[in-house]
Amino acid sequence: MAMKLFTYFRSQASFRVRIALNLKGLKREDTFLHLEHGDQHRADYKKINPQAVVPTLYDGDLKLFQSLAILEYLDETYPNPPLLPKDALARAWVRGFALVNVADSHPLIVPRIRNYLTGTLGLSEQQRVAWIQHWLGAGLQTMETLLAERKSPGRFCHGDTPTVADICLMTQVTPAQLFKTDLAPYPRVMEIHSRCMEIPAFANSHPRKQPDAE
Ligand SMILES: N[C@@H](CCC(=O)N[C@@H](CS)C(=O)NCC(=O)O)C(=O)O
Repeated sequence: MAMKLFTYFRSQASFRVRIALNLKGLKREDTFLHLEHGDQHRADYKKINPQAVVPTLYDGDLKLFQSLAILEYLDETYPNPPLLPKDALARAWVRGFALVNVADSHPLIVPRIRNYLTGTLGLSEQQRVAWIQHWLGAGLQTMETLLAERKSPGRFCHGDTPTVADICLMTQVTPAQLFKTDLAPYPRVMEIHSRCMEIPAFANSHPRKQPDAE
């Protein structure tokens, strides 16, 4: 049975889940919410996701939320291909790399924060974009440094197959491109990004490939 994903094409957290589902060859049915129109605040959706965010994934009647927790669930339940290394130290590195995006960069640029900056704090559009570019750049710089200091660089962030780290590298770069952040200072990040985009599971998950894309 196909899993049910509540998603929005531009949502980076949904993008992570789409990539993982595609890498694992799992079928999904999408329900689209338009975040710019406020669909996430509808009472019927808040019963499903009280945080009023996407993604929410149903595997049967099991409800899952928070993209990184979903990625780990998928990896534990559908182990091939693996998205986390077997070695505990490497696994911690991959999780740490992923969290640079998921915990410390992406939360600063989600719609509710962007709306608060302009709607409540009265920042101008220019200031809002500067905020977004600043925090995306900080995450990209951290990723670039982490990649530069690896002892045995592989084709992807860790080793020669994509992991959760590459999924989160992807969702660091895509909004940076959208908000016209200068990517020239991050050649290692961009090399891996290009490599990921050669993989159909990544390319087909991209925001612009989604049926609700505008
Ligand atoms: N940490 C959560 C983030 C969820 C999240 O903030 N999703 C964004 C889209 S990427 C959202 O639905 N935002 C709605 C809003 O900010 O109003 C995850 O990784 O799943």
